[in-house]
Amino acid sequence: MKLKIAVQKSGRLYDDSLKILKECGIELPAALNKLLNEAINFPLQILFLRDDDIPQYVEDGVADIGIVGENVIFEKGRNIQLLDKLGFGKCRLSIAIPRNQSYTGVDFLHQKRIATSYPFLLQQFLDEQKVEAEIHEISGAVEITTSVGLADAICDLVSSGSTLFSNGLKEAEVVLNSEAALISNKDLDDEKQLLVKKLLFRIQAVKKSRKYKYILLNVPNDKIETICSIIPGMKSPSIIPLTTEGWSSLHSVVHEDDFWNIIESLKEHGAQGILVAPIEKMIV
Ligand code: PRT
Ligand code: ZN
Repeated sequence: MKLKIAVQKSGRLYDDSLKILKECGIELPAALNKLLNEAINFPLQILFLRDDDIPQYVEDGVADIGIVGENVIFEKGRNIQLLDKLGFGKCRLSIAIPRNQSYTGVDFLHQKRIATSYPFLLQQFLDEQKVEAEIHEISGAVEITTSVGLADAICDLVSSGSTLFSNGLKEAEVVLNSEAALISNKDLDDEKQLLVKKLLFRIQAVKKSRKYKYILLNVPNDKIETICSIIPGMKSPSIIPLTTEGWSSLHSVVHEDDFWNIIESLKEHGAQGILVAPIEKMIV
């Protein structure tokens, strides 16, 4: 019995999807087959598909789980379970209008023609905002539709914003913030559920480790208490006496978001020789 995971065949999610599996300790064959592959050290088969097809394949049970963008998951509205966000493939589904127009709020969109490949999510947004607009569903090159007179606005994925910029557009509204997520079929048997749980545990350890850094520093002994309150770590910091009298080495973890503020505060309180290292896995 093996768990079957659907992964994008090629495209923006391909590399990071394989990378997270690898970071979970799952070894894949060196030469990957185009359709189906077996992991070497975990009961997992990897099925490569177009991203748009992944939610349906998971709902139908052709794949047990899959990695796909939330934009696709919510647009397709399939009867599947979202297990966890994966922290890559980040983008937003946004409405954009020509740069030379001044945006006055959602009312601007009233009775306008909006081109998109995401008709469901766009309609949902317009309904929530009580705006009536005409949705033109198209499958690609959405960003050129305003310049050729097909639409007054577009609704498309944005990450850096450079595609909008080079097409004379500007972002007006964010419809959805999206990232890659792990989805699952809702009717997995107990054995498969156990494997999913195992995989999810590893994914969460990898994700957590990306948010934290390991920090080592030297502190005068009379400052240990203050510094421990700044970097309390997972339970409490480790303290190791240095051979230089009156000093100790302190080891802890810090969250990426507070990182620079913490470093400044540590220096102010007399910390020296601060070393920061990435963490590979974090199990709390
Ligand atoms: O062949 P297949 O159907 O599998 O792939 P695809 O061509 O449909 O998808 P792909 O590989 O382009 O994207 C896969 C997923 O990556 C998407 O469903 C999103 O979840 C995620 N993602 C993240 C993005 C972007 N960022 C992104 N920037 N998908 C597309 N874009 C496109 C966007 O459509 C626009 O054309 O990039 C352009 C905008 O990028 P910026 O950086 O110029 O703003
Ligand atoms: Zn696609």
